[in-house]
Amino acid sequence: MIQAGPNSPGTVIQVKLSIGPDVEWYLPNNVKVSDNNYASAALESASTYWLKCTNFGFTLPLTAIIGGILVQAEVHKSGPGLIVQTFVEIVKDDVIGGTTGTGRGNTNYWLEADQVREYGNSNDLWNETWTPADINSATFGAALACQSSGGADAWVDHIQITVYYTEITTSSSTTITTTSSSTTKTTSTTLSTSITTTSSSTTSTHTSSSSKSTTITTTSSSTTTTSSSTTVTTSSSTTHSTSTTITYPPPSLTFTKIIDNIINVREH
Ligand SMILES: [Ca+2]
Repeated sequence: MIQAGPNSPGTVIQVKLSIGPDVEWYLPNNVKVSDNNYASAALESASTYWLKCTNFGFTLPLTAIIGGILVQAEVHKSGPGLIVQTFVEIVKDDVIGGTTGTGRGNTNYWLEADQVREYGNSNDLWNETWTPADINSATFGAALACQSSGGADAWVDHIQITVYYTEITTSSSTTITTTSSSTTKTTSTTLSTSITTTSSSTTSTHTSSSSKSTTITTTSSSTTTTSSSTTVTTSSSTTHSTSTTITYPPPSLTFTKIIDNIINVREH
């Protein structure tokens, strides 16, 4: 799984959460960086507005297959009461909750000191279907709100998103094919050189040619075929010289010569 991010939002706006008396955030743009400058909300047993964060600047490749989305929020609380509920939604195509509205909030109480809380994970698609264009869009993001019990102040330092994806790569298999073909070329060149050496030494002596053929057998089996064809050529030339020896004059020619001698004697 390839990881993109964590990235921070470029745009933060407030959106009312419910029809109830929601509390607005003070300095919402402070959630863009982890620097202990906070967006804060003073709650009296009520809920906050959404901190709607978008424009995360992802640049996933168009071949990416999205595997999961992780939202992280660095938060803490102060005051006598508790932050008892956190609402976290994904923002898809500028819509809080996307098409399904499946949030990843929980009821874990916020601590008195900063803590990075995680919503979603590397295998969580938040019940949505994603394309790389959806993630790369400036309208992709996340929204966070919270609810207090007994009166507490909520503090948000930073909100980030990490996207996990896989990608089909074809470049590695192409490289392997190129390497194997060049190796084959080198081997064939070496083979032809050793064959030439053998054929020239065959002419000299029988002893030296046998030692050469031992070397060639180590190289490859096709070399053995070549040396046997050389042997055939030598034996055929021997047969030819034998047939040359059979050049006796035909008996009919000898008989003609005798007749001629008789004729000559008669004429004289
Ligand atoms: Ca901050």
